[in-house]
Amino acid sequence: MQNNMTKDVTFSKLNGSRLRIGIAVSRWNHEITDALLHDCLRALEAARVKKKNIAVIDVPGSFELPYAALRLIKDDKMDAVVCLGCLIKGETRHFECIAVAVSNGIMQVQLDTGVPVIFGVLTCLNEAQARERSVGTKSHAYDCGLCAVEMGLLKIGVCA
Ligand code: DLZ
Repeated sequence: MQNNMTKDVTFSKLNGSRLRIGIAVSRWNHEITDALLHDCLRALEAARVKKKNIAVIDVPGSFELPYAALRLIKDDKMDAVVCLGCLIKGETRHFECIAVAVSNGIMQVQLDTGVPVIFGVLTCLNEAQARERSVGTKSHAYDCGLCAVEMGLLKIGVCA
């Protein structure tokens, strides 16, 4: 898999075998988020994160992701957390409100706790965009998994 972000060569030699990685995943638009979860787990496996060191919790919608990330950090002592969700624009401004709240919430959690939290929330104008970004070579979640390993290594003081 190769897109603009994965051009970084460091991704190819990541060793996440010492890391504990949490994944918070939203059930809203679950066909999309199931695919995101699958690809994120694939990336963690490729980066040698041990299955026993991966915790997944699901929440009702993307708005709940920052709190779930906080719990994974405080209760399960994760070295990095990936938040996976899918926001699809409707006819009201709900989409914008949730998107801003979630991205600010994720930033707040990572800066308050010192544990990296990766933004794996798709913000799409329609379902076709969401499908395109959740499967195959353009999967955003695969990059997010690798990003979590790289940032987790930074957090424990190991250069990637
Ligand atoms: C309410 C809502 C709406 C309209 N759309 C989405 C969406 O596209 N994607 C998503 O992840 N969640 C959505 N939600 C649910 C909110 O994230 C949240 O779960 C509820 O507002 C309850 O706090």
